[in-house]
Amino acid sequence: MNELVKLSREDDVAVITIDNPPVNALSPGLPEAIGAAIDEMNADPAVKAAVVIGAGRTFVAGADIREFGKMTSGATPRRSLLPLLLRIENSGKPVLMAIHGTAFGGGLEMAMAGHYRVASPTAQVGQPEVKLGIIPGAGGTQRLPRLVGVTKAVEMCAEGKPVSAREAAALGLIDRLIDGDLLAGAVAFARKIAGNPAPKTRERSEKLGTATENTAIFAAARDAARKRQRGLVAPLAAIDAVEAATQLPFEEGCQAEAKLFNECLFSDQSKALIHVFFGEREVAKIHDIPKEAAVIPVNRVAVVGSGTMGGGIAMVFANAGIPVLLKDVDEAALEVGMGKIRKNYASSVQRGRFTQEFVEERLRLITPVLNYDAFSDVDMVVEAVFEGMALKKTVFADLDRACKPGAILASNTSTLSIDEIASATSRPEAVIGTHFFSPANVMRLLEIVRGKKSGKEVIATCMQLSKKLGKIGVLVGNCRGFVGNRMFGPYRREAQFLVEEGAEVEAVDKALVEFGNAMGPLATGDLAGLDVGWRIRKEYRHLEKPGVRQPFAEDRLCEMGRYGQKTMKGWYRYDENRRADTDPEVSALVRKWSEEAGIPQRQISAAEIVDRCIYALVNEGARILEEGYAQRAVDIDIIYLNGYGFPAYRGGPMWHADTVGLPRVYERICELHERHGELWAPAPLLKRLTESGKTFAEFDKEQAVAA
Ligand code: T1G
Repeated sequence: MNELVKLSREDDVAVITIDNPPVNALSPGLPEAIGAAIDEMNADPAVKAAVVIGAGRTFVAGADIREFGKMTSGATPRRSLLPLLLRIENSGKPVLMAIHGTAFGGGLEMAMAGHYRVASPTAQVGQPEVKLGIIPGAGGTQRLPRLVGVTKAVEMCAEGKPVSAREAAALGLIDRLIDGDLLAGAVAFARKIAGNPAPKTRERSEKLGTATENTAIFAAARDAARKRQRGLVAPLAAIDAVEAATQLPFEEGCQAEAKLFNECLFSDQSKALIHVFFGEREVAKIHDIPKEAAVIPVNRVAVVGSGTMGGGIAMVFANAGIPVLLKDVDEAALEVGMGKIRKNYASSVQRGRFTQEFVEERLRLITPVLNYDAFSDVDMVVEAVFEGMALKKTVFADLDRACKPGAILASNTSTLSIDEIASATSRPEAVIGTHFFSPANVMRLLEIVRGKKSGKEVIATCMQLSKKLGKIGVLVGNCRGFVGNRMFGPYRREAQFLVEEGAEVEAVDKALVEFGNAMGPLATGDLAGLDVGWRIRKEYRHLEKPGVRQPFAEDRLCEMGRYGQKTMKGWYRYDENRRADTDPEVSALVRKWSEEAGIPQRQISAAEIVDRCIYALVNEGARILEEGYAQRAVDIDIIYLNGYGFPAYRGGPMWHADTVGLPRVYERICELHERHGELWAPAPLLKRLTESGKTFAEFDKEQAVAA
């Protein structure tokens, strides 16, 4: 045993406590230490049974993911875990698992090797391995169907979603729910079953179904995985492994699982998804603001503007249980705004996301107002009015007068300068950007925009608040378009150029969708409204460098009133259900405009489409990193996964570039620079990293050390 495992006794029941904070991951040495404790309790004649329990806030959250990157095919987590599971299952005395918090991955696999499982009603159990691009690798795909049946096991292993202890009890995975003191309840249960034969999960088969039933189950699961987890390898591997459990004896099933596990573990998809797992946690860390920095309590908020964004943001706060004032200029506007909110909630109830009771409670937290009278009580305001600097400055001057000292004044602007907005107040240290993504009540990303004078307390508060709001907060600097939109510009520029040079609209979108993006760049423009970018381009026309090529097709479409879905016509034409269809008129128009502009037409491959769009992201991302508007390359990755539909299994644009290899990316960008000119000038950072044989991931590590 070692300091990670304590063995104690409650009279004739041994208690094995796992203590490896923060989440009792099965780090090196821990499985062996648990195994030693099992042997010791078996050797103790006074002991009749054992309880295994986790110290701290959770049971075992699985294998230690930090170790994965160091592994070779011979030494995977299975290697240390399997012997432990057999020691537990073959124990001469019953071993009972007492679960609180989470029993995930290897943690649930260990629990299922136990003879009985009890849990706190608030606990969760699951096999989330597919979210890391792998499958359960320690018998989970073999033991789970034996305990919960084939259908549920396929769902849990292929989708990776946890189930509540209550549902697990109903499924027979948990033998007893323990209210109150879990350890006491577990010891009492252990005392009851001591002396009974210890049921071995691997010997059970009553829930493994028949071949006919299972064929249909697996076919349906594969269809669903191909649709809902498009491009992902692990979900299909998980289904194969559970199928093996229904067709092979236990040991052979475990070997089939092991083969599939190893194939997944050493795949690029898994490396990318593990990068994402740690990235989603890394982005919360601010180089110059300590984790324990003081934060401002946010118990009451206000939102200015009840349009699509304002209404969605009000819902976000209400959903988190925070009362929110929603202000607009007149009754009519407020009525429309509240109407949209009610409609959104109604569709959430229809889709089973919320209960009617939950929705009524939330609606009671949203108070529509017509003036700033009650703003003196709020801790934070989010402004979400029309995207115009003059109007925003007026609103912030009003907020400066109406709000109490110490209140946070945030803007939901997606492009305008936070510093200029802050200059309209006497308290620029209280001003910050909180850039939500549409629909705000759905999209997980929150770009938190740091102005020159934004206070550290204000930043720390918004970063922490984002977690409470169910968002992933990423801190970015105050450059034009911040990080996400600044990179999206070149990405969509290239998409337009490709159409102007001869590619079909649908070919451009198809290439990026096959790359893994949720939607193509042109269809995304139609969804967001082509006029949004058009207005911004017009506002910044004076900043365009003379002689540098600019895309024209989208502006011309907008001049014709083709704004996209909202006008039923954009790059595509739309039916009343907003289903897109190719519009030959657009191809003909663009051909004509391109000829008038003297742009030679040519065949363009899908590979070129992907290179130009994705490498435009990478090149601009490298500039942003170099200029310090993003803390880390991984921050950019997390922004693109959660705000722009970039495929998680590619890890994000910067990780993807590392996976392809920066020398190859740099070489391709140099070729494009050669051919297309200044817009493709390689970012100095990309050149430097390539020449020094480094990656963006290594750049992040160096930044963290230097910070
Ligand atoms: N390994 C290593 N570190 C982990 C970890 C793990 N399994 N889980 C969490 N951490 C770190 C995390 O990076 C963070 O670190 C801190 O713990 C707190 O986490 C054989 C092979 C359990 C629900 O996929 O889902 O078992 O940032 O911020 O919000 O078949 O963590 O503070 O430095 O997320 O309360 C399967 C992963 C592994 C579960 C807690 N298990 N973890 O959430 O805290 S594969 C998982 C989670 C496996 C077997 C296979 C969540 C959580 P830092 P946190 P939280």
